[in-house]
Amino acid sequence: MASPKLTLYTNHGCPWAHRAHIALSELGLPFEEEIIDLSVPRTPEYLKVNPRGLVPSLKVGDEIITESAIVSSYLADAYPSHLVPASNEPNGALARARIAFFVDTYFSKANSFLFKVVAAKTDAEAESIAQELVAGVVKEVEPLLSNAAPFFNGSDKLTLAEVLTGSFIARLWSWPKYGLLPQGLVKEFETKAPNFYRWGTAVSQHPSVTNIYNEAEIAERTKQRFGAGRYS
Ligand SMILES: N[C@@H](CCC(=O)N[C@@H](CS)C(=O)NCC(=O)O)C(=O)O
Repeated sequence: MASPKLTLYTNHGCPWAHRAHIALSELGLPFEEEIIDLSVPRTPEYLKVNPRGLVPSLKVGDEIITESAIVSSYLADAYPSHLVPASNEPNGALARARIAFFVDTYFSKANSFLFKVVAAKTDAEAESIAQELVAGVVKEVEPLLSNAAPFFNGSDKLTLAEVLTGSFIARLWSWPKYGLLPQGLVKEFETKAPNFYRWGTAVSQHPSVTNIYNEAEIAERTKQRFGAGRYS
């Protein structure tokens, strides 16, 4: 049976939509792209696709799938690959549980501080919140990357763990350059969380992650969005 046509409704500035791009790139799947302009109200047509008005959404044949984690996991399940084993493969369920725990840990213990640093009103406040991010990485994320090679759980290719975190890692690694995060942040990972540093460096440089990521444009837009704070 022919594969159903895939249409991704996306915006290249959105880190959640970026997840779907990473999955599609790793799977080498052809897809059509519809860019949704997030600077204006959603059209009635798009609200029929996704009544929440958010990107990403994925159209698979006549079916619509929304929410970036669900879209990415659907792709990884529907097109078996190096990204994640099926749950009925030997150790598949365990590998999936490990990935899910890593992603949950990264978002709850580290990434939850990312936009708070960007939104800080002063450099001192940014530095203090950045230290909370670093502490979360050191205590919670670093131990989960002890066997990264360079990707999650000994993989030499991206996995679903990187599909779900990579867009944020790209921002974490590039934003110090643009003054959105403290200058020394990545260097600090190198000394305090070397596993995370090696892994994040590999993730942030991977072509499936850098593919649609226009870092200068996104940094500029992020500055504008938080313009009332440190960047005015
Ligand atoms: N939980 C959603 C979040 C998606 C999301 O927040 N997308 C933003 C862009 S990054 C959006 O579509 N915002 C609509 C708007 O800004 O009006 C997911 O993971 O897909």
